[in-house]
Amino acid sequence: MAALGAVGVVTGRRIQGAFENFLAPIQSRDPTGLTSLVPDGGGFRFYSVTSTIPSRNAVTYRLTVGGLVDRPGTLTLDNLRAMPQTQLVRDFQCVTGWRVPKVHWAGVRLSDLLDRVGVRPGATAVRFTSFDGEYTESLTLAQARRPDVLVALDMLGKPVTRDHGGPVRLYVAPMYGYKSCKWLGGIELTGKVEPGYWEQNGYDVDAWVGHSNGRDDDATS
Ligand SMILES: Nc1nc2c(c(=O)[nH]1)N[C@H]1C(S)=C(S)[C@@H](COP(=O)(O)O)O[C@H]1N2
Ligand SMILES: [Mo]
Repeated sequence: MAALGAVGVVTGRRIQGAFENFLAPIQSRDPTGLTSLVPDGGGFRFYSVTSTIPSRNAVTYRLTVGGLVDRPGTLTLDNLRAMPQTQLVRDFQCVTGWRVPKVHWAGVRLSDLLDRVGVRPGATAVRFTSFDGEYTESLTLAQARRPDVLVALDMLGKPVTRDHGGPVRLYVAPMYGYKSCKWLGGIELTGKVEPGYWEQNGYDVDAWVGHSNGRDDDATS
């Protein structure tokens, strides 16, 4: 909690005053929202597009699932912990170039959660909202059903910390970090993909690592 305040923080749009001049050169290299000048543990950088984040804990956290589903509702952290847990060890790669290798993740497969609420015919996409009140993301339904997409409860071998989007964040292993919505508050099944926060600011909606945003694994450069 203290960490968020102390970072002094940040943001794409709300940055103000002296901070603006101070961070301008950095932001131009790193438009997905550098907030902390010092990478926090393990090579991750702290990102947020808002200057404050409401705090949610095991008691107050709720995940709202709605839209084109048979059984809309809310899930608590206990509900999520009681579901089958999937573990993954995968890299985390920001589109701006930094990468953290072999991160331990655990949580509920998004596809398991979708099965639980029952996806209705006509749903082709999933929209994610953050309880920070600003950030959004999206996946096609086929992408959302991949086994390497988690509603993550653990990261780096422990419960997702507040800085990293705890108590619950999305983790989309095959895509750049901006897909991995922090402080996950809502999941909505929709009829079409709605571009998310950074996608409205120019990043590719399909964010495959190495094959999007002008990056090509096969390139020699
Ligand atoms: N709510 C929210 N989620 C977010 C972001 C953000 O600013 N706000 N930044 C995204 C980007 S660009 C990256 S690279 C990762 C960074 O995760 P981290 O802060 O745990 O390092 O979070 C993603 N999810
Ligand atoms: Mo990022």
